Amino acid sequence: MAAIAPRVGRTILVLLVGFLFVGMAASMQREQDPYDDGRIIRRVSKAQRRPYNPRKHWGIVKRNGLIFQTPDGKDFLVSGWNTRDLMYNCLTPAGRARAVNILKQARSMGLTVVRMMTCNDGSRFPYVQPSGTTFNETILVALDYLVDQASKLGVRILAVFGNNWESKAQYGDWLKQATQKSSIIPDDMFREPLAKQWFKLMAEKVVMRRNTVNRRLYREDPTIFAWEVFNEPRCVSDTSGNTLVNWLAEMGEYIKSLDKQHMLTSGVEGFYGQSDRTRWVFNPAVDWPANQGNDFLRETAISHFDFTTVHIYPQLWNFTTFDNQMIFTASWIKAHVDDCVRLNKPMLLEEFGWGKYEREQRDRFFTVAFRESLAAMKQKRLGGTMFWALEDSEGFFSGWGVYYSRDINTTVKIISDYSNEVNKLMPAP
Ligand SMILES: *[C@@H]1O[C@H](CO)[C@@H](O)[C@H](O)[C@H]1NC(C)=O
Ligand SMILES: *[C@@H]1O[C@H](CO)[C@@H](O)[C@H](O)[C@H]1NC(C)=O
Ligand SMILES: CC(=O)N[C@H]1CO[C@H](CO)[C@@H](O)[C@@H]1O
Repeated sequence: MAAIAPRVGRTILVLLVGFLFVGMAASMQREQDPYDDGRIIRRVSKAQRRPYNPRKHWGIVKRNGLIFQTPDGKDFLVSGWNTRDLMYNCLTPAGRARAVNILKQARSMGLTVVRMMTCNDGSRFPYVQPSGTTFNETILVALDYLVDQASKLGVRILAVFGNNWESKAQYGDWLKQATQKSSIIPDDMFREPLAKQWFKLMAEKVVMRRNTVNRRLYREDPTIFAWEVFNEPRCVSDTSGNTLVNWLAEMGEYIKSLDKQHMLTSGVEGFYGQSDRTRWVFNPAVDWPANQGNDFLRETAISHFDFTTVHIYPQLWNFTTFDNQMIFTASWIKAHVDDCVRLNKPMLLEEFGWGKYEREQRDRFFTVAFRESLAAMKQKRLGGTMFWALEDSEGFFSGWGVYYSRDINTTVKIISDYSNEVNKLMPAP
């Protein structure tokens, strides 16, 4: 016994030193990797009194009246978010770690659906659609990875096939080259058959794809919350609204012909147009919003769309005071909820954001948007919300980002508390 004791002592010492090293290595690694901060996740989940487990109600989400439901017949209300560049992030191992961490942080905040671009997106090179008819398989494989990870974490995806601000001009450029017509403008992507064809190919490429990671067909995958035609389509060259309504209807019909199971939406901001001038008082201004080629009521009525979208950017929409911006925010939400009740379609407030990192104003703005939304959700008159945007400190669109680490005690807390209230409207885990 006496002879054994020192050996046991040595063993314990070796083990202790070993643990110390492992512990130090782990904490050093954590310090080196700002995207892998388990402490943040634990801190937020602790505050979360009422979690919702999306995996327990997995399956393709459908509309039910003015809200959404899972296949087991339970209500599904969206507390979601935007991170536009998740697909492009997944091109490198470091970027994949960042993307997965965003998903984890979001889940710890109680968020359940992310909206992202699955198309060319401005300065993100190389392009997933380098020309009208060709696609970059490497980037689609990055999307496969993201979709697979999201599925495992219980995050659903609202996937967007185009962008007024980043991909429209490019379709215009391709059109100019192909037709040799110098009169071509970006809006012609909504008119020219060739550009319509290229756009359909982009949507089809994603909808008809089989995931190379998990072998699932996208069009059968419950991870897809819904498809979205275009981010913020505007067509100032036709203020009647006809060009956009026709284009959205044609693209909607096409995407639905490929996939009847998933929901589909437009991506419009919500500007009232020519069909009902009595709604103009709710527009952010008397002049420019009605001249963007949009007509929210007609766009919402397009039969291929299962729900409608609304955006809010008070900072960009010409208000003079913060108070006016907040009054507008509440009134914009109420007016659109009323429309959607009348048109009998769910509404998703799918973008609202505050830039320049004016944190205090942003927190007040989010509080107003969440308060109005929650009131409507409690009455089952609103399908959900997605704020712009959740990011880490290297976010692509940084000025507008809610950083999960920096804003942990402020905006992130407001979002988590709101998600908690939304979760109370859904089945207990
Ligand atoms: C496709 O994307 C990969 C990954 O970013 C890139 O290395 C490659 O050059 C791209 N191919 C084309 C044809 O753009
Ligand atoms: C958040 O609050 C905690 C507790 O008061 C504090 O220790 C921490 O430093 C704060 N974090 C940030 C990023 O402000
Ligand atoms: C007069 C004015 O400032 N108009 C701007 C209002 O906001 C729109 C949309 O952001 C701009 O396009 C206008 O220039």
